[in-house]
Amino acid sequence: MSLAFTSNNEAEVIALPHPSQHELEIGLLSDAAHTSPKYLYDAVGSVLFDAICELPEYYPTRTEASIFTQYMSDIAHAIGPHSTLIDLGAGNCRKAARLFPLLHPIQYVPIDISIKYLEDAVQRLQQRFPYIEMTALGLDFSKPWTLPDEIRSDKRLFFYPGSSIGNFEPSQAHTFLRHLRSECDADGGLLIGIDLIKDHDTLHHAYDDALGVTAAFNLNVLRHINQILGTNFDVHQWRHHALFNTSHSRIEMHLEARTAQTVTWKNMHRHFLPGEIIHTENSYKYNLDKFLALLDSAGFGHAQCWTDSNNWFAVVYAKAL
Ligand code: AVJ
Repeated sequence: MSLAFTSNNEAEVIALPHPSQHELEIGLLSDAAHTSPKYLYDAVGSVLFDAICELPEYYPTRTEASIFTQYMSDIAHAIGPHSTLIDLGAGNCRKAARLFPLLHPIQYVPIDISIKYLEDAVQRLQQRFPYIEMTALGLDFSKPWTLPDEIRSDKRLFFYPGSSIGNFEPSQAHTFLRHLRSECDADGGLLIGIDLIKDHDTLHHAYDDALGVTAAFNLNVLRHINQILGTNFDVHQWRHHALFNTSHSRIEMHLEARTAQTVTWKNMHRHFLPGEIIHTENSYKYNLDKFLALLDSAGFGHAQCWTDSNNWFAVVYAKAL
């Protein structure tokens, strides 16, 4: 934590240290070049992601929203009163705002790596809900983290919607869920969205939409890397590619080099052949029973699940065991 400030009617914002250049360099210099999906989210990337959520092809957001619309009172009843609502990957904070009137949290803690975007969203929300104490955190979940002392420790509800858990390898997802369990007491819980396995065309179109918004979202990572590292990626020389990897049950997003090129920065360089790829994201799709077993092994149980009529998406509430 490098910076904290607060005032009477403003949400407190605690920002993270500068992004790690070293991690990006290791990924770019690997034989199979790759970058963590967290680099998709700068100010432009967060706006493009919001646009993706409005696309007809991108079923997760609207399917999850429809589950909340249909089952909100059941979900709220299952959860019961919670004091501290911790929103993991909060973005525009809209999903959590829908929960406020039912869950009446005392403190709201939105967390996101894209801190500037989050800060604007949470300040607007603080005006709408002046009686909820709000503390926004800029955090990178892929690194070790703990919640600061400002965060209430009683009755923590972790809210992890949108199926962002799918960005983790299954073994990392287990570690992450275990960590959430260690960050709450026995009165804690987890409300999480899970994208389920479905027909491959539906999956593929969701990550390769007709307007090219997902392509722009993926390509934007190159601009972001240019800013962080000082690389000279030419966005025109790259193409978006998404595929469903059946054996790993995951969508993969790649950027594919259109031409041979050498990218340089500092005293380093990386040569790319035509067709060579940078792997930018995995988005794992789960079988619900397998996911519940994963939750259980991480210390969350007594799960209750709500799904849509197609069984495309699930909202799960589980209690700390
Ligand atoms: C925010 C990780 C849930 O994997 O569906 C959307 C990100 N990538 N389109 C997902 C994403 C391409 C999204 N998550």
